[in-house]
Amino acid sequence: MPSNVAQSEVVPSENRKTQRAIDLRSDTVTQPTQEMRRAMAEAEVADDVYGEDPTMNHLQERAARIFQKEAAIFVPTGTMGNQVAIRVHTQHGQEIICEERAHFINLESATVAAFSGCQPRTIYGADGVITWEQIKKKIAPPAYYRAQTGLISLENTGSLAGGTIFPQEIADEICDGAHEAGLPVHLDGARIFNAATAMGKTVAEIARKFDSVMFCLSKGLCAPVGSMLVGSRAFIDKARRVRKAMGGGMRQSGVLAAAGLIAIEKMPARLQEDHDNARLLAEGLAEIKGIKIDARKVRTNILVFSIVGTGMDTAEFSRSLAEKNVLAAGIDQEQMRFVTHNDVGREDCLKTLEAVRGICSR
Ligand code: TLP
Repeated sequence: MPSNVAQSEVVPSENRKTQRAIDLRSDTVTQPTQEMRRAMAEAEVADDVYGEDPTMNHLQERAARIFQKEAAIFVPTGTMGNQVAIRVHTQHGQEIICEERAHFINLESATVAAFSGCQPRTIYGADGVITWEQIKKKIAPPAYYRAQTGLISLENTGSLAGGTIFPQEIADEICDGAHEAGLPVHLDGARIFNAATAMGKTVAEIARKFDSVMFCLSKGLCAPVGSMLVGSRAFIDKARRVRKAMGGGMRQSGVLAAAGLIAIEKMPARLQEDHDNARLLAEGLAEIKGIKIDARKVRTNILVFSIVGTGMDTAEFSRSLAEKNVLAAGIDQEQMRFVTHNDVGREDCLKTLEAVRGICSR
């Protein structure tokens, strides 16, 4: 299972110096826009541990308003956002039900065990989508020797599943069922603005029934740092304590919030462009011998495709691409991931396809 997507060992430093690389490793590599840089330089700031940073307070109010939740809190990373939420929702010794490719169990250094003392109870769902029918069978019976279920966590878009959309009616049914069973539901919405764009919904509509949502400012929305948690006032008050305990209480963090404000107010409007570029890549890849991808399934900015038919593994494939100045990584030995974003244009995608054709025809 996953993954080397978080690694950057394929970057050929000489290439980087001479020519801008086409970086499809992740949308986390995006540069802050000029407007963000200006806003950061000019941000009014104060100590946020005292709750006095006006720019940070403004960002948190705007995020709560946009998601139609009572409150919001800024966290330095998506990982911290997920793990703070999990710590607030659960008790040590409990289980969390999720899809087996969930980011928080695969790429967050077992924090769920180390920090919250919980274990995952996973379910496989095609495209990362699991149903209430599947989940309800996994809720632990009250036997004294069984770890009790403490939380259900979903992901939209599903990162390792290939940027997939979690259908709203299925998510709503899960939230309703969970609430009836007395269980909270968290959404890892690292890329919820991509989901909203592809679904033609607002983020508030997607978030409505969830008890907490984490979303990232620092991915497709281009902020340099930061994620947010939204939820009820009581939940956010507890999250603030846990964030501090994890070392995430920051001081003049308004410089980060200034970029975050532009990320949530302005950047969602351009995400369709990334989705169109991802589709362009997928359609081109589908025609290359040795590569397998269902281009119709690519609806957001992430594509995962099999390279088994090329005779290469993903390490070799990535190295060959890097020689052609295209950076990407595998999620396992057989599947590559490409992520489109603000710093990759249509022209770059066409060049990428040319590079892939070149290495596959060798
Ligand atoms: N994902 C990163 C890497 O960790 C793989 C990426 O490049 O996609 N939830 C989801 C669904 C994510 O994709 C990520 C980051 C996170 C949480 C964690 O965010 P950060 O990296 O800010 O801790």
